[in-house]
Amino acid sequence: MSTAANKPATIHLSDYQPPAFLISDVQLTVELGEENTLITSLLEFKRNAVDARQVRLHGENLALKNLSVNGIPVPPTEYTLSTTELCFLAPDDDFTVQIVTEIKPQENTALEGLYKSSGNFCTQCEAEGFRKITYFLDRPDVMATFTTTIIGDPDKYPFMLSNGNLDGQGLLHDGRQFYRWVDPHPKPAYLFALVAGDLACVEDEFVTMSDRRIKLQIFVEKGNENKCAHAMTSLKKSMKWDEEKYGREYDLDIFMIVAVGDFNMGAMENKGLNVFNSKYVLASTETATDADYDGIESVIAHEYFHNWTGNRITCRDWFQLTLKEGLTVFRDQQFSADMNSAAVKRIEDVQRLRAAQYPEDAGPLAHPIQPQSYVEINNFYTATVYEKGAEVIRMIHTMVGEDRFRKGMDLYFDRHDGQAVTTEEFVKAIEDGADIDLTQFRRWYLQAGTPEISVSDMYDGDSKTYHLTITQKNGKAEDLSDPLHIPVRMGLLGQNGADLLETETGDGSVLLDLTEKTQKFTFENIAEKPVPSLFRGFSAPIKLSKNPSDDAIDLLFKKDSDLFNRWEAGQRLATKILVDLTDTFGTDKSANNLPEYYLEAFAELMNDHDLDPAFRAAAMTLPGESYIGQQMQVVDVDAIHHSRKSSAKAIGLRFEKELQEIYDRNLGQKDYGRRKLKNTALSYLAATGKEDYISLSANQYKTATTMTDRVAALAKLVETDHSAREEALEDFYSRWEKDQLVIDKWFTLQAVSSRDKAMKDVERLLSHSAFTLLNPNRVRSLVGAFAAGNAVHFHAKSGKGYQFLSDQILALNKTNPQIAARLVSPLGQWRRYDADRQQLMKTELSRILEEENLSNHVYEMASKSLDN
Ligand code: 0A1
Ligand code: ZN
Repeated sequence: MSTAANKPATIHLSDYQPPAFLISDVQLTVELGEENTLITSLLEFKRNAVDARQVRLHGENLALKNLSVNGIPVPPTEYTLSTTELCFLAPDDDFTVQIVTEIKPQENTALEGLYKSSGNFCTQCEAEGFRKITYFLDRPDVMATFTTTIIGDPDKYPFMLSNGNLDGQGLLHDGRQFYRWVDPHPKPAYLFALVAGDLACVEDEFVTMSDRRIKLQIFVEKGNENKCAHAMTSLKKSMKWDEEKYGREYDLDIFMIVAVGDFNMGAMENKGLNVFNSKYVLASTETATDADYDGIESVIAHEYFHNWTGNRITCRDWFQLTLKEGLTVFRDQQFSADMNSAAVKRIEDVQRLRAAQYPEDAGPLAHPIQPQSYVEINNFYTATVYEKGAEVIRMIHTMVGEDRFRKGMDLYFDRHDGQAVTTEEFVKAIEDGADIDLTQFRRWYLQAGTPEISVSDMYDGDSKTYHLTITQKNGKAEDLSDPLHIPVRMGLLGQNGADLLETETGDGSVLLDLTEKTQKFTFENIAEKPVPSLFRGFSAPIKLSKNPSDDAIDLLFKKDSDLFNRWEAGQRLATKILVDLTDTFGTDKSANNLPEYYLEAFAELMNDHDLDPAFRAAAMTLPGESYIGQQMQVVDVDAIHHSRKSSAKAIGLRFEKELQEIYDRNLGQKDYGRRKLKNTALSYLAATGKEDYISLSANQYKTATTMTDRVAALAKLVETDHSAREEALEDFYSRWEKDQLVIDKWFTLQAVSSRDKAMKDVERLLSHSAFTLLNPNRVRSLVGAFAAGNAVHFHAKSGKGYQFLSDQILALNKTNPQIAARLVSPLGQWRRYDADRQQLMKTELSRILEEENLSNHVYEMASKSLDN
């Protein structure tokens, strides 16, 4: 706990020291109880630094019951205990230590360590949760084999699970049951897991490439067995894909997934026993949207892929987090692209990056993908480490191509299997295996900020040469940084939109290596003045400022052969128009006339039946309010909202007939893309404000056979003050009252509504009987959704939105500091708003910092938000 006066320590990468001791083997016995849970561990210690004398073990909130070294009890006079450590003298040779601790999982609301969810025991040990179970060298470079024996009441906890393979189970004389698990793969404590409960189990099998039969089990609360099929299919696809794409085979006899209702994050890759937020497991068409299905597929894949990138090869220390996270996100993105429409997947990934990572990289909490210091590591599970980290891997992949990337990865696995390594060791392995010089590229690991690229061009008709001059600048104000190595995939379009470059790959694209601050590229034999299509496929995580393609952006929107850039052109075009329109807000010009060239291009795309419907839907969707805000000097939430809303209305009115046709043609279709297209059409129709389309939405709500359609329709109604709104909301609630994940959607829809009463709605929902601060999904569904997804009301001039958020942060600080800290970042964006709002936001940050018992988590986020 901290106060402004009593600052918590900052941990620096430069202070890294190898561990003085290693632990090679752990024999763990966990006796589960309703009052107290007893943990007995037997640890094999090895000296790692010749002169090491003191053993210093991590431990928090533990009652120490016994400490013995080499079988001899150590009296309290010979060890010291602090709130974070247990210290004692080590014998000369290798030695064994026995530790007994007692904890109360039923009181653990922070959901870190061993806790209870719906009456079941479960654990979350990443990053530093194991130290809340027992004293240990809780750091990722200490890797041990684990044998775990779980003992407890067989009626309450018929299933008792841990990492590895099952080694025995039975009844003890006292009637209690035991399960013993052996994990032969050395692992850091953060990958330890234990689950015990009265669960339902869905089982399947996977036969590996070397013909080993792996038992697959998904454990869920009873009654949810029929919602596991998609998760199981996704798991089997992931296992197959990792064999085919990377030659990686699974390495235990059993792979288990447990879905829990109370979980701080998405899921966790514990060895052989992944624990999941139930949101990323449970699905049926009636209860989960198409987006939920996609989320499940990608998170199941992500956790499974960690088995090689994260578990077999892990991080030396937490500064290396992107070693496993950036790489694994890249792998799950590749997987989802292979399973679905690759272009649409790329668009969604870039949208996520821009929505979450770009503001982070431009704000007070900006950090390189390899941070150099932290106060609380849990605050560094960020979009930068994950999403930008994945982009960095993707750039290497783009530069070396599929085959050489695979060679690099093969070498990485060969060289480092079983080790805890640094990002430098990863980069070196790829460099050697893929045969590329990454000397300059390494800067991506150390420099924060989104690079800004500007481009100019010149065409010489006489010599038929075309010149491109590209300049890079680090987005952060004090640009003293060295230039980055940036891969620029690009093509040149002729005036008819066809690719002019003939390339080996046949896709009309070439790859330029931008390595200097300003660099000139020349193209010979270019028959006509071309329009450049830059950063195809979003080949680098940069911001492209005004550039020559903007002059013919509607050509790219209509014709670019690179689908990503075709979408991107539409977004650039619309963004420009929407930002310009914000100027007219409050004047009578605000009625809105969208430029004809935009409407024409929009129509061409809307009516192009050869295009993938999911792509058409994405390209027809206007950029989101927060993205528009990013393009403005000072974010004007009301003007942005108005400009986007009135533009949607203008499109709806102009293309009413076509949109109705699209709606009708795609109604009742099973295909996910067609459903998306239909619901995009519905959005525009509803935006007209016509009564007919309120009825259409109400009707879609009533007759929907999928959650996708039901939620899409309800979202339209929730925006209105029509009586159909309350009717549908009530119906939805009573229909799904018992399904927590669906009720989360009900909270979110109301939390993000822009209607005038939204703030009141949100306050009222806070005291709704189904609301609780103890469940992270519920907090995110109301508080998180409001702060991140309701710009107009969160940023209300009254300051009420800010106050509401900081009240919740302070309440959560007491029960779940991780979740509390994650909610601080919207307030950290204060510099982007007008003076009044800045003042209001800073006042709330100061109020948070005045709290007496502030967790390190919240302290770090709030103090950096205010000062940096
Ligand atoms: N390694 C997990 C993410 C994760 C991190 C921390 C957690 O608890 C504090 C839980 C999960 C992943 O990347 O999926
Ligand atoms: Zn991960």
